[in-house]
Amino acid sequence: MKMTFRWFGTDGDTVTLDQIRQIPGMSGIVGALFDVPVGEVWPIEKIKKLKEEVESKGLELEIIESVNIHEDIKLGLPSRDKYIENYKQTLINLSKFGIKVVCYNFMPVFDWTRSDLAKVLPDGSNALSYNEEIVQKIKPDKLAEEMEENSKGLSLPGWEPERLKHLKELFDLYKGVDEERLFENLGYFLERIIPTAESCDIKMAIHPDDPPWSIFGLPRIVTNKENLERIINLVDSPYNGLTLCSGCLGANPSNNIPEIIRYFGSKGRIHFAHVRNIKIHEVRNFDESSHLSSEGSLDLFEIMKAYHDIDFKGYIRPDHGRMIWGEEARPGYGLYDRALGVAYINGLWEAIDKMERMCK
Ligand SMILES: [Mn+2]
Repeated sequence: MKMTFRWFGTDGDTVTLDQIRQIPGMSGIVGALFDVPVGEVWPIEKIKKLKEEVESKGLELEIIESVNIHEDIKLGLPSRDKYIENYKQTLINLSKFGIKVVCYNFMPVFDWTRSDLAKVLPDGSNALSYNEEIVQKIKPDKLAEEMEENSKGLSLPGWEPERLKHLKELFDLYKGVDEERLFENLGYFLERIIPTAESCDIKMAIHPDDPPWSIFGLPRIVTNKENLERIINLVDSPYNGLTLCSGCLGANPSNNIPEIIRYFGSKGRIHFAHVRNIKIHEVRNFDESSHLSSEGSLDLFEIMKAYHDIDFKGYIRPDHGRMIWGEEARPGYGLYDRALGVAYINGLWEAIDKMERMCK
């Protein structure tokens, strides 16, 4: 596995490349361009600048999270063809700079959703939290406002105020789109994108919906093993793969994460691993916890063991972390707790690897 760390760019992140390069075992950055509007082609010059900046600090840039999908593609509007052509051109441009994996999601309107971006935990740290009861009481436009207010002035990926200005129209447009239609629209997109991904040698890796169930009556399909299977079969190519996010899928306790990793990993369809833990209090009510198994509801040893069993060679990153030691940073994306996550993941991996070799 190749350890990476998500980074939001010099202007968009409190964490620096100099800090990231000093985390033990770090090989590269998970990057993106955050100033290109969704649906437009990523310009060569901007990709080049990011690549050079990252490499000048001895880090690699081989993976992008995310190239976001224009809403018209998810809705299946006639204008989607134009945006799909743009997407292909973005892949071609990225391939010129050695990008190997592109992560994306297919969530209608709202990206990841939380009811609290800084819930104070018993130890005084704070973390992202989701409580279905609270979310159900909030109107969608109010939620968008609250997310913006609590983002500490940093624009949240997937929650761009520009896009969310048109919430009412978006909700109206989605009235005719149920889960089946969303599958069809994803299929339409993949059938056109995957041949380009193949010729560019870029693996597409869809990220699960967060949380993995419908919110505000909008359809969500990247939610469980059965649907993931359906998605990888929409176009049967290794370039049509997955970002396996343990915290997202794990929010539904019926998702058996180690089993899902072994199943799709043995098919060669996991290209990017997001590893994090969550503490589930009751149904659809959870806090993001530290990575440690004993502090959350997921068993990180079993998760890393599953990756070891499939001989995982893809990219991995710690996912969200709590805010600890007084750090002020983008919600979920501080330096300290994620760096602890890296150390823990690397520790588990070394132990599993050496134990298995001893037992052979
Ligand atoms: Mn994730």
